Amino acid sequence: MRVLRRALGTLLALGAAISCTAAHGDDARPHAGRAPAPAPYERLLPRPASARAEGAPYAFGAGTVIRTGTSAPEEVRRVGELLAEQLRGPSGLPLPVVEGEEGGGIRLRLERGAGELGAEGYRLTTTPAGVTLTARTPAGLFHAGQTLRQLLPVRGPGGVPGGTVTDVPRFAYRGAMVDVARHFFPVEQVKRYVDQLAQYKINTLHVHLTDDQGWRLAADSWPRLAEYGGAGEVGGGPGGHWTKEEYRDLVAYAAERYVEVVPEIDMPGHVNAALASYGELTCDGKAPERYTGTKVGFSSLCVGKERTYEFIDQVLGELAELTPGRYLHIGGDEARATPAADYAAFMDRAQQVVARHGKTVVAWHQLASARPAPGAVLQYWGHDRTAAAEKAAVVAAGKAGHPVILSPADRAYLDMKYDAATKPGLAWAGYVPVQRSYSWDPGSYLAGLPESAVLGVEAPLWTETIATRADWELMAFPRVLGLAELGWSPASALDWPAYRLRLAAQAPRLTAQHIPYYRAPEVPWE
Ligand code: NGO
Repeated sequence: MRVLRRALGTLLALGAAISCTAAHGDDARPHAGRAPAPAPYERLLPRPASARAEGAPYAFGAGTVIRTGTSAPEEVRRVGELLAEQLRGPSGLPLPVVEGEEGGGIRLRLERGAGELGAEGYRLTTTPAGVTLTARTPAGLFHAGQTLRQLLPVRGPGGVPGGTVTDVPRFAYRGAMVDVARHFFPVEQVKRYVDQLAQYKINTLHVHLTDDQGWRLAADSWPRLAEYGGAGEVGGGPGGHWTKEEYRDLVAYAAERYVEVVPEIDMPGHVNAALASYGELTCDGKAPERYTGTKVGFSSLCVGKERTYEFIDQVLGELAELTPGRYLHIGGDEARATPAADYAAFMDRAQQVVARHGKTVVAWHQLASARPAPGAVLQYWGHDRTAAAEKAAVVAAGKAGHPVILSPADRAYLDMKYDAATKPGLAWAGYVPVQRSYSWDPGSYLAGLPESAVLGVEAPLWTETIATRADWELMAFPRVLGLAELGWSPASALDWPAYRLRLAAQAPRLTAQHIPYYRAPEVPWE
């Protein structure tokens, strides 16, 4: 009976998919009072470099298997297993992962020679015989799988419409950041976010681990940082910290989803939690009280003390050892309590420490006005009203070879309120409605900065006002999807009128994943 019901479901869903495909074109039928729903290949988000609906669909049903090649590396099998896991729940199908080249189903093909697909690109081809995912790397196969998820119905087995997607990202770095320092969040919530983000091809998770209000990662060399400095947060809650094991677990979980973790230890400012834990880090040797407010720019490491450099060497050394990724983020923002010359001298040494531990520096763009070390990456968080000289320093550094990550606060900051009615959030950079957060082009955003200097985009979520999962997800969704598209899709695909329809079509998916997204009025939600 169950099988019969499933088969019937498949047929019905298939019918829907086919009519959707047919509707793609000039005869798309509008919903009552709404814009026409885009056909499956047109609703993919982020929009692929190229996608074409063509030919008959593949019926995804009880017999469907996920097939890896006979001599495929273990990693491809893992990608297949994860895809099976992601599809089983929504489809209700068994989806065994099997080896072998021949036969139908979903095929994962690693084609090392497919240079045009780059490090993350893929091709997805659907015919009545099956769906073939081809990529040069396992990461590409993973992204292909995420595209396939979007071509399937949100619930139940169904049909994948016939067609081909050939897709490569525009930018290598497509990030989201979360601040677990102002309010503490357990690793479980961050993993949930990784899953939510990876399905939209975001490949970097920046974790802001330390700030005035809390130190969130255990360090063996300085145990009071987490034990004492982590036991508090904005508003006076208990706070908390991650053990090294929990951090490792998060990093591994993210890596399986092709998300690289970039940990940040913010310095020389934003360090009250560290100073409160160890008086020896202050210039007068006296530890300040722990801090539960939301002011910024009042704390500084003691630049003239040698102990400061032993501290950063040991802490960054432990972090480097825990982090397989390329980058260590050392903050460098709002060091208002550090004189400019001291700031530059401190950042020189901090950058050397990072290099000694084998990592590449990322810092907020204030480093551009000091002395960024060769290869250091700058994260721009200015806005429309940022002083021309400050922007010019970033543009000059970009032209001199420093890759730039764009996180303009009045577009990419997920903690800015959507509008006056948004309960959580800040508004120092203005309100950021969904349309505004999407409507800019990273390649030409900073006048004079060539697109080749743009490493990518990142959407930070600061948590001064965000203390619950519901508020976190309300602020991130749907804006983070727009950032995902800005990072992945070709410039020619960026178009608000079409994007808002693609975004609207994600609603059932977000709902099925229990994401309490903000139903922005400028989007005709399905
Ligand atoms: C700024 C500041 C953070 C705040 C955030 C709030 C940067 C890079 N430093 O962004 O400390 O939390 O704004 O929006």
